Amino acid sequence: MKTRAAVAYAAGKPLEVTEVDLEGPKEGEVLIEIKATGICHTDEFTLSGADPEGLFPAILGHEGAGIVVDVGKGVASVKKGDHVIPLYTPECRQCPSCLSRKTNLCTAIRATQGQGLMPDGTSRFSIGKEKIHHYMGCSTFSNFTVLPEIAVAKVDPDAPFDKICYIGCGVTTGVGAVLNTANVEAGATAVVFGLGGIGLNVIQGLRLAGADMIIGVDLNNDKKEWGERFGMTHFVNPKEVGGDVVSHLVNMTKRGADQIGGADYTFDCTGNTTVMRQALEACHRGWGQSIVIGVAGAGQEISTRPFQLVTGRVWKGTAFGGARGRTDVPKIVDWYMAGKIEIDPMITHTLTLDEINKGFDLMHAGKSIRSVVVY
Ligand code: NAD
Ligand code: AHE
Ligand code: ZN
Repeated sequence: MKTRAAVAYAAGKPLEVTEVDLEGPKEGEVLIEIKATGICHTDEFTLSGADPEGLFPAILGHEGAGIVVDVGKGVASVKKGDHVIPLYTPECRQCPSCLSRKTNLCTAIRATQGQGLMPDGTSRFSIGKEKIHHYMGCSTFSNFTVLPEIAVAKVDPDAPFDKICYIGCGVTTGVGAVLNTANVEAGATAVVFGLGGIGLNVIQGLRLAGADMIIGVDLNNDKKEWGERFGMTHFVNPKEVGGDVVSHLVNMTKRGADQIGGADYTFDCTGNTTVMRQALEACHRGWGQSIVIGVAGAGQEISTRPFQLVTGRVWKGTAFGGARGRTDVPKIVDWYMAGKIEIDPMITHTLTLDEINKGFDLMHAGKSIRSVVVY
């Protein structure tokens, strides 16, 4: 079949919206009509050329929602007409990682997914004789896409596609980092670095967990109002503190008879390795945990004095908020439908596929929280 898609031909170049050939689903695969897709900073990261796994030409996009329109042989868990969210972290429930109960990082198809291919080692996308790579196993910047059955979550058919697409990455990553990875307790003190599409969801996750002090850190003062909207209690712009931001945060979080400062939990939602170090060092001695969410470019490394870890701070990372997609994503959709979490105000721009490059421009300019393309 033919489908319209935004193709990334080369790093640093705008996407080109064009007609693409799409092969139907093979055994264990499903064909999905994507109804809406968010644009995440990770799409920009790969398009920029900083992603060591980046492949071109490719159809990017990993934050979608849509309808199953066809199923391949042997597919049993979803059927035509089901509403689904594609999962860049699948959940096979059979691999050693899924069975371990210690991680959400299913390994069933990770190798081929990283090569921009379906599990059988081939691509379903092409333009004439030219193969086009899949991206993060999702390629939601295409109106129709093919995914393995283990990489779709069946969700409430009443939920609006143009909002729940955000649960395909940003919402689940932010809220899950708090609830699954950090396991934040009521009354905790937290610092969130970077108040974009991920950081604001960390803030609403902290509010849900009952954190007392939620400090947001961003270089852009416009983000103060945004953070407050979702539960942030204090805002810090590092450019305005007149000194070291870590000392400033440690001072702000001093409590108890010994007046030792530092947050119980910190979250990096910037992808900047200097910020990752600041986030670790702004943690409380003895127990503070710092969660790395941001992804950093090829060749970049994090560092700190080992003393920071010797004295009990913990550095952790999280992918997709530690969520097991087929199990947890439908629940998050239900939370949204029940009003437990907010999504609508974070979707600041709705675009057509032809306008998709505008979504990247708005992100670069710091003017959007989430842009969503509606097909
Ligand atoms: P975004 O562009 O919407 O937001 C980034 C925010 O960080 C902006 O508000 C920006 O002003 C702020 N910022 C930049 N540099 C800063 C600095 N030095 N100090 C303080 N604030 C700074 O991006 P996003 O969509 O929220 O994504 C954030 C990061 O999370 C990206 O690196 C993205 O690739 C990553 N991500 C990771 C996962 C995961 O599963 N681990 C999932 C989604 C996104
Ligand atoms: N390809 C990059 C890794 C990027 C990365 O860490 N991706 C996250 C999801 S970001 C979503 O917006 C992830 O799920 N990681 C786990 C995995 O298996 O990739 C690189 O640096 O090579
Ligand atoms: Zn993402």
